[in-house]
Amino acid sequence: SPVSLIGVPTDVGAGHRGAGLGPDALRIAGLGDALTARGVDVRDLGNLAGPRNPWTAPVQGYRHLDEVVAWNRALMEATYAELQAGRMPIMLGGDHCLGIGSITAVARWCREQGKDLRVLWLDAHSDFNTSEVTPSGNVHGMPVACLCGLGPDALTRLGGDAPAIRPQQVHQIGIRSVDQEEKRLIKQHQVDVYDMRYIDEAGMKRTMEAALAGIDANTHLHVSFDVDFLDPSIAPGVGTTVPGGVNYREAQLVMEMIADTGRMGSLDIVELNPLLDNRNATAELAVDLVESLFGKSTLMRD
Ligand code: DIR
Ligand code: MN
Ligand code: MN
Ligand code: MN
Repeated sequence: SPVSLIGVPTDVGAGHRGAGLGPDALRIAGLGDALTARGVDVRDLGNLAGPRNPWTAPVQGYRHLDEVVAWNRALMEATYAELQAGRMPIMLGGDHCLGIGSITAVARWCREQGKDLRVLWLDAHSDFNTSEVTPSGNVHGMPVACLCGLGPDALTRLGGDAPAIRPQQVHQIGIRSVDQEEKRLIKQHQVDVYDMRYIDEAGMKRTMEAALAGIDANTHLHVSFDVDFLDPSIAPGVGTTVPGGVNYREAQLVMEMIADTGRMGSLDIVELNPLLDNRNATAELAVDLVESLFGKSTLMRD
């Protein structure tokens, strides 16, 4: 289907400045042209507008909550409009708090269309903190909890009703940093987590087979790709690197297996911070992986 690129230059949910430069880093790395070269009809909608980063301390467990809400409201509307127009939205982040707005819109659209939404969360982190347990107050550590109904009304009810999704709809891959109380919440809510230990033992092929099991023609797959999913040795351009991540070959396999389902309907690319990068290498890697998400493969399977 045709694709719309939506720039979401936000770092209000993060603990470092610079993720707001992610959309342009992805454009400069050639994201649009790479998709066009694959025969995809691409429209770049430019960047959404939103409040500046006041860079203030957390208040009652949230840093910049009003700003996070404003950005996510704008993104929810933009995402929903593209889905209604029959286009696949690709969110160019921006920090991961934007997953609240994008996925709230996708969930609403799926409900209206009678489609089954499944969320693949590629990340080093579970992003399931709440204001009570967050060690940082950064909302980019909370989007999955918010989407599942745990969080402030302004975020959990962004789309009207809460929760936007059920924890069972979320499948997380690459996880290796979960805070103490966050761990308890993840278990309590039974999120399907494939952590690095699982990947080490089962291998990425079997991990992805498990995470993608049951997908059918009525499934809408939303991929939320936090680039800290990747090992910092190949993806240094992120604010919260965690060692021991997914390597290049594993990442390619993840993207190719998602492409093989033919069911990806929306995508977030988040947490890219070009200020911390090495000559835009992380953005270029992200573009390389997105090509695979859109079916690029070697001769073997063409
Ligand atoms: C940590 C870091 N769990 C927090 N989180 C994320 O502050 O809540 N880093 N998402 O990318
Ligand atoms: Mn994340
Ligand atoms: Mn992360
Ligand atoms: Mn390439």
